[in-house]
Amino acid sequence: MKKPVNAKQISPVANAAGFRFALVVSRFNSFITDRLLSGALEALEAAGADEENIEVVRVPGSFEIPLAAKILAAAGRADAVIAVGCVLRGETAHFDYVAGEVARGVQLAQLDTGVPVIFCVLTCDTLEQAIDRAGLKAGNKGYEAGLAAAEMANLSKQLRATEASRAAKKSPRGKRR
Ligand code: INI
Repeated sequence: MKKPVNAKQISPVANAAGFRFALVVSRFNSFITDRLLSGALEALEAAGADEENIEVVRVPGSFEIPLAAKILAAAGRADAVIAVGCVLRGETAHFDYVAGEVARGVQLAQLDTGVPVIFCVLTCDTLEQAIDRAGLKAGNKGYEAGLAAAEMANLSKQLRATEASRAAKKSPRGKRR
């Protein structure tokens, strides 16, 4: 295959200036989710987000994240939503249901609304694994999610603008058929 040297490149930047963000945060395992939230807020601030453009919504557990994320996204209250949760494996099958449904629901929320919903839900076997990912050995997944939200807000805007200009070229205003 030929190298796509002349292919048009769309590389979004993690610039959060001027965008609105909503974070849906599970209270379950708040010891972890509060740290993920701090990481995400730190990243958004570093990327230039205005504090006034950030909304934090708390839900009881990860299972409730998708509905709140979808309502926020569908209402146009954010250019990107960040889902923050932590599901820890216990002795029963509960983990599988909660982890599976939150992942499926978050994906549906973004596909149904067209608003990026970033998946910052840890699914860990042990509390130690979660602690490592909430600011210790494995960095802070919340920070990564904040940058991903800024990037996806930019990318969505760029892709929509490209589509709008294509559509305008195809059917210029005022042109009669
Ligand atoms: N919610 C979590 O966010 N993490 C968990 O580890 C968890 N466990 O293990 O039970 C959990 N359960 C609560 C669940 O998300 C709902 O809030 C609850 O079932 C009510 O719908």
